[in-house]
Amino acid sequence: MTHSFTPADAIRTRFSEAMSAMYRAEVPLYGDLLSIVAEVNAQVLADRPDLAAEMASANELDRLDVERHGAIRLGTAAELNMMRRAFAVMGMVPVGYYDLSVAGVPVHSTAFRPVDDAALAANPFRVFTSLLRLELIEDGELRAEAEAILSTRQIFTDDAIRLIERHQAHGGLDEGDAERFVKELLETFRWHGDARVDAATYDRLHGAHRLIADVVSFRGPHINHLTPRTLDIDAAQVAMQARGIDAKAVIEGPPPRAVPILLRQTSFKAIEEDVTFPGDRPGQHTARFGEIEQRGAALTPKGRALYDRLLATARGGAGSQWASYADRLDSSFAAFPDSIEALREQGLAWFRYELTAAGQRLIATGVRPAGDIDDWLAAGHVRALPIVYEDFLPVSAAGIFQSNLGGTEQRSYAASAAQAAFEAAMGDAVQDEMALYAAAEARSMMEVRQALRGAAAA
Ligand code: OOG
Ligand code: NI
Repeated sequence: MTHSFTPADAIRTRFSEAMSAMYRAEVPLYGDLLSIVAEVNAQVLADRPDLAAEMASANELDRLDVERHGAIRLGTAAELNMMRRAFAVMGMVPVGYYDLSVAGVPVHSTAFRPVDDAALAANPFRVFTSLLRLELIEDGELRAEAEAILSTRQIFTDDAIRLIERHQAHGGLDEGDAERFVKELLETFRWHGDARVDAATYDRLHGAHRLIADVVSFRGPHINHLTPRTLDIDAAQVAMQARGIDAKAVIEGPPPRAVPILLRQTSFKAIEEDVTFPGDRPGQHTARFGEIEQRGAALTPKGRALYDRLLATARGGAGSQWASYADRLDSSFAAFPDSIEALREQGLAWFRYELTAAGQRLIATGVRPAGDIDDWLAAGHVRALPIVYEDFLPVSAAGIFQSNLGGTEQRSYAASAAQAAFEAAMGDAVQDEMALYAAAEARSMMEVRQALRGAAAA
């Protein structure tokens, strides 16, 4: 028997396109964000041919138009376990562990995403996936009630489960099955305005935390935002405001810089939508919103520690407490080197090394230069490009959660990272994002050495 399985990259792209079309129909403002981002990106690339060339050589230009991340919130271990298997069909694996209890949000999370260079270049679709932590609900009765409600819902269609199992048994899906899988899995992410709980129960859940009501009251984990990637978030923020979109006041993450690092994000506030409770009782719920992000260099543990320290300083209000947050952020981050050379020399960011045109000409002539990467960089045979950050930031995520749950309430939970419990629920360990970046850098160095020294000498 000959198998011809549809590649995971193709299924992921189809799924992300289907999700984008669905979300655009559900939340029309998302369509506005897409057009803002498309305009801003076209302008940036036209203004900066250097950046366009750099992104093309890093295989980042083609993926830009399709690049999205979404987010969902799950209620039970079983849901997370099946979701992991569903994402596996699309070549997406859990990377990183995020404890959001510190920020007053009773969830912990991971990001499902592709990890190898070719898959990331094809389509880096990511889904920030949170699991509700019922153990953080103090009221024992309410906790038991929420648990009972969640235990009777099935967020996957029978056909989706059948296809996930088939994928696991056979190691892939053929074309027809891949198509059905995309259609069936999409149902899990669809918005259902008919609540599974009555209005009084919704109010009690909501009273414990808005997020608990969002996760427990509905038939499934509706996709709550889908985020395109912009090359200039400050321009996108201005364009959002110019169109009258109710954007969040503050851009999360680092300040604007010459060399962007990590992730900067802004969002529009969650929309209020009509829901119905059993007995046709009308109500309102806020959950879904829009977000735009700009991605920069992935930082090493040393760079990340510096980032965390400077961000904490700015947020803590050190310096003048009357200065605006943007000013405090700028002055705090003055201590973060802002050139490719400094970031590399001080070991603050991860890099991908590649031959320059001069390096390629050199090996074409059969010359094998002496030395190593630093010498070849100095000689112009090799260049270093920052590796783009593919993950998320817990402080930013908490800010996004907070601003989009509506209301101004502040909760606090004791910090209680529970990575082992999360992994047990999911049925797999999360991958360490730093190890992935380190491996990508090491691979690129090996390739450069092989090319310049000759295969045997590397
Ligand atoms: C997830 C918020 C986190 C991000 O971009 O940091 C996130 C959520 O609200 O469910 O998507
Ligand atoms: Ni997001």
